[in-house]
Amino acid sequence: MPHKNHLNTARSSIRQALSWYSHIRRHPQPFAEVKHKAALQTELEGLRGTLEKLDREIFRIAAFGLVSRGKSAVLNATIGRDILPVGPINGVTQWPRSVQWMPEELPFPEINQQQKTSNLVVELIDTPGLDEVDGQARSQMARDVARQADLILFVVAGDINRTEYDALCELRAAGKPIVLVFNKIDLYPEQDRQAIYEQLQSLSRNSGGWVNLGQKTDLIAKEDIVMVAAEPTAMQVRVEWPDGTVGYEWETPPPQMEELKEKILEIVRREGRSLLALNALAQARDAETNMASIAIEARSKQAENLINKFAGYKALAVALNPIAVVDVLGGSVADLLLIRSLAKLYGLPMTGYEAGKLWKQILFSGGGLLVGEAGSGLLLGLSKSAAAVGGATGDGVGLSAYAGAAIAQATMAGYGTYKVGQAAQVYLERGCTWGPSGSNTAIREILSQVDEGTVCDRLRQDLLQHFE
Ligand SMILES: Nc1nc2c(ncn2[C@@H]2O[C@H](COP(=O)(O)OP(=O)(O)O)[C@@H](O)[C@H]2O)c(=O)[nH]1
Ligand SMILES: [Mg+2]
Repeated sequence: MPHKNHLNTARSSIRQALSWYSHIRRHPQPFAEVKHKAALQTELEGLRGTLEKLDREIFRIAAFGLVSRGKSAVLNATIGRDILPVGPINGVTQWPRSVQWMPEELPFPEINQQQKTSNLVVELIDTPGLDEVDGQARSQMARDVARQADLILFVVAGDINRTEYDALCELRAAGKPIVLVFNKIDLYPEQDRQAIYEQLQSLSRNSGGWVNLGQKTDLIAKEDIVMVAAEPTAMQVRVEWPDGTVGYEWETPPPQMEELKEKILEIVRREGRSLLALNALAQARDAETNMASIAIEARSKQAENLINKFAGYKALAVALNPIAVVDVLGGSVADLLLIRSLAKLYGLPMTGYEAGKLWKQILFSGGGLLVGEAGSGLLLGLSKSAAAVGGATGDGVGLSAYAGAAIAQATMAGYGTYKVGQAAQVYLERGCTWGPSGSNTAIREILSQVDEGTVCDRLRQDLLQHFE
């Protein structure tokens, strides 16, 4: 049962993160400032909430969109009951509200055999329009709900405008699975309806800081666009009575919701657990990165001292050592030690293997600076070695040549260490999610197991971009 495994993968990764970061607080040198303690506490609580949602197997579906596009109506029609307030005036829905959905069609055949009932709980969340609550409050509300949602029903009612487009791009960039719901199709003649549908399909993405390497990427895959009419308007129909008289009557056509309902059920059934796991891990990844930043900021003073100390040691060791190759090796070992000492100082998880990987990455990514250091270090070291050999014969020229080369090389070595220290901080912030049970590793593992053509599969690019 791969779906179950995905939940377990996510759970153990998040438990591990929780224990690591709770441990930061018990570090020999606790955070000095209250603001750092508080910030860490908030992140830890968020992470605990994420784990709890995962344990209770709550699958959240949130309706998103501008005001009056029919979000509440779509949710009502999906569950087949008028629970959520719907209305023609703006602002009927003021706050996010949630209802539980227990469709008879939901049973998970493969799980039922063993457990009789499925324990995945589906929760539908209705939100105010993205343009309804103003300014700061709106974007914050939208972001909070989106973060929690395992699937987003983005409701539009025809051609989309700029606000809708931007919101869609943002959600996609955050790696959110989206079903684009084209509602109120009863208002369009067949031809217009098709034209709009095609337009929605051909939307491609940009903005949101997402780099498009020359190729056009669909904003929403064709399979994820569904046309519905949640609450069709009454139409006047011509009626011929038996007595021959002709009259007009108002008639309300039935809602057209089957396709959407099927789509949602299929997603929940087929990949609900994987989506739940991926969403929890994406949230954990953010929390872990934030906690690493907090730890790094809280100990910045001590880190600076540590880096300076290492730079000094390395410069001294390099200057005093007459053998070129040992210089370069010794310098590298010092850098590696620095990386490990920094990780220890911050209290961030890092194994020796990861430290080595990180060091290599820093070596090759520092714009060639460190490779340059190693290369010129070798050259200077050679001339220093040569001078040392010459100096051994006792002439003063050899000695001053040695000193010159040694000082130049030592300066560079010191600077190199300083750079390594800086880069290590940057990498440590993200690197903590890469470990054997880190959230990024878990995300990658789950994505490597999802079926082609699924919603999870289409999330791959957005969820993995954090690796680059
Ligand atoms: N013609 C038509 N009107 C709809 C449809 N769905 C919703 N509406 C109407 O659109 C208005 C806004 O609906 P509501 O669900 O409150 O929108 P929300 O603000 O997005 O939650 C209401 O007057 C609904 O009756 C539909 O499929 N067709
Ligand atoms: Mg509403």
